Amino acid sequence: MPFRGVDYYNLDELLSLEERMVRDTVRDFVESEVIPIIEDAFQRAYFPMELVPKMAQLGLFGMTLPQEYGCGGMNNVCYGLAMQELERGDSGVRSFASVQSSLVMYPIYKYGSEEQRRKWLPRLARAEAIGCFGLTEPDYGSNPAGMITTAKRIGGGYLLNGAKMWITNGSIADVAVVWAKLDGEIRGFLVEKGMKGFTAPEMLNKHSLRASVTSELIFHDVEIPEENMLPGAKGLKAPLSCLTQARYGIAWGAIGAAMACYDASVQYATTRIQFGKPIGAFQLVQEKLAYMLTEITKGQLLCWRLAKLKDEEKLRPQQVSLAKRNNVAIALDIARLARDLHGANGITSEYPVMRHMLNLESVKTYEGTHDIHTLILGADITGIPAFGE
Ligand code: TGC
Ligand code: FAD
Repeated sequence: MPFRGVDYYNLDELLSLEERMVRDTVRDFVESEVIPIIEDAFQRAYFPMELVPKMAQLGLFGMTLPQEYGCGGMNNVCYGLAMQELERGDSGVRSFASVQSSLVMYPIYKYGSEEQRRKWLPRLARAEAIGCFGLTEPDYGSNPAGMITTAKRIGGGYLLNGAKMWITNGSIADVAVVWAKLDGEIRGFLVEKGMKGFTAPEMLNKHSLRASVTSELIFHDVEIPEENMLPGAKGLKAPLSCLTQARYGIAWGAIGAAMACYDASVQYATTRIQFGKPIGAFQLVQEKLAYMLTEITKGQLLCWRLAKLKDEEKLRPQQVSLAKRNNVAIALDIARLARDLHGANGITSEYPVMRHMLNLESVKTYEGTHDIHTLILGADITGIPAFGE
């Protein structure tokens, strides 16, 4: 049965015609192009590259950036709905779009020179180039301020040394937005594939986000020309502002994964017979479905309001933390309940629930762990940061 959406509170009435059209277009794409192939990609642990030109054609990269750079010029509801639908397919597919748009195109747009924007944004929008974002290091995950990757000034540019880890799209990227310390200050650099001393080995054997490329980035005396530094990015605030964009998309995306698990659960509960009845006739099963629907509806309302604040440029990063933290946590709860409700069938690739559950373990960790977002909120509430020293 084709997916009809989950809309218990008639939220469609809050959406414009354009917003609904974007949502439905991406939904159809996911139904016809993603769902038929994604289990195989997940099982065999590869990212289905054939989706990339199709996603570009749909305008899914740089959706909210200005049209003069070949981007979509759309509002944040459209962007959020697109992320929701992609993640209903798979978190790995949404991750690809998040990284390309929020973590590569956004910093080039926001902090790049006009030349860098003209060179990269149209190519990234058309997926003629793929990007990745290197912030996390082996010893600095939640605390990127401590990073040890270093840039040193040399004649005509910079010499980059260090390593990044857990980088989505790293091995397939044409350009890496890399954060490194120059004279103790964090700066952003565009490191291009093929630059001498730069390698990006893929990290294998993941149990989560198997349909997504995750890599190390290794820099050994990589010479970066002056024109590849992002002139406007100075200090930790620059990469963190990119995370705000991506976390916003994740808040929406997690609802997509939750919707997939809820939808599968309703279908299963109404058709699987035990003790002479559909399991959906048992109160304990109904309680699970009621919980799922309630949390999805609350998450949808958070996202919609967040989008409005973002469009009005009133959004605070802490508000994004609240939504990322909440929506990923409830999506993971819902995926686990859905897995349980499907019984033994829940562990197979015939149903999407365990794939979503495994993916969401990564989504809970990346872009700020659940607990880091708890501390961001705690600091905002009390005025007392509790991160470290
Ligand atoms: P702190 O002193 O709090 O902040 C430094 C400066 O940055 C400002 N700021 C932000 N600005 C914009 N957006 C945000 N979200 C911001 N958060 C902070 C802040 O106002 C300050 O500005 P200023 O003017 O005073 O300099 O920095 P801190 O070192 O104490 O760190 C705070 C903490 C722990 C919250 C931060 O480091 C953090 O968020 N850590 C989590 C790291 C993280 O999320 N990494 C993600 C890596 S990328 C990734 O996971 C991609 S997954 C991709 C996929 O989808 O596949
Ligand atoms: P750690 O920071 O070591 O945390 C371990 C545990 O300690 C967590 O539970 C954490 O909440 C807890 N903890 C840490 N500090 C505190 C504290 N002060 N108080 C209480 N608890 C604390 N990064 C990128 O830069 N680019 C990418 O494209 C990217 N893609 C990723 C893709 C995948 C599949 C994954 C899994 C990760 C990716 N990451 C990426 C990295 C991700 O952002 C980090 O894994 C994340 O920020 C957490 O860092 P860590 O894994 O080093 O955990």
